[in-house]
Amino acid sequence: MNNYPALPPGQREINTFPRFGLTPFAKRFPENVGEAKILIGGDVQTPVEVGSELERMPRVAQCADFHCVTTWTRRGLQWGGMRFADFYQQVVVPLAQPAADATFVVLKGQDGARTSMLLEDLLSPDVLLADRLDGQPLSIAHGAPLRLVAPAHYGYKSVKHVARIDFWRSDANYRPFGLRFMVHPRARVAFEERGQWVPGWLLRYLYRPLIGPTVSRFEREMQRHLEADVRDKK
Ligand SMILES: Nc1nc2c(c(=O)[nH]1)N[C@H]1C(S)=C(S)[C@@H](COP(=O)(O)O)O[C@H]1N2
Ligand SMILES: [Mo]
Repeated sequence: MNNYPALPPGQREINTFPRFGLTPFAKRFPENVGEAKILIGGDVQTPVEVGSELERMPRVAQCADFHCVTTWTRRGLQWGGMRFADFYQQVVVPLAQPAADATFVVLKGQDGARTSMLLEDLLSPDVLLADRLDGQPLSIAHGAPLRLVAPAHYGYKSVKHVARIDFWRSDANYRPFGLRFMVHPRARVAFEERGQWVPGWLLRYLYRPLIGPTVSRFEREMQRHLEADVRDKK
């Protein structure tokens, strides 16, 4: 018996937290893993780059489950960082002055990964910009120097190595990465919004065989990257 509530539909618990993503990103790593810097743009008065502002933000700790769209769930991760809502109200609004109706948000990682979220979903109190995991600074594998954590949404919304956030009035110019059916505009776990056009329960069976090979691939490339890093420093 466990005391946890049931897993969301179609999810299965694993007891590791693998580095994961679409295979093209297995070999891509962030250039800057030091101080986080974020470019804020889109339909804003003043595009700005922020860095030191982030260090003055109120800090929060949060325990949450992490649900990948391919059906693996890692329970009880301990994140540390700032609430996205605080970042929006205390940094984005005063410095960049986004248009009031700029509610379509595009987040990009240093590795070129990108995703979109609705501003109202990002302002939920459980959405963080995290720089710590399980009591340690965030590793490269898990998104250093700063990543999004949106526990109510599938993992592909939680962009790692966040480098740029654009606030747009419309989604007209946004092209998601990869195949369109794999991307849901909201991707809420509770509603099994895994993708578009294809029902979520069907995607479970399409994705499950990909988990093993993807985990191995990401692990192997991470190992190579760390070894290359050690060689460079010699
Ligand atoms: N920058 C970036 N963010 C990313 C990805 C990625 O490849 N690059 N993969 C996404 C996917 S599909 C998942 S499930 C989670 C995995 O997070 P983890 O690698 O910390 O386990 O990151 C998401 N964010
Ligand atoms: Mo994922």
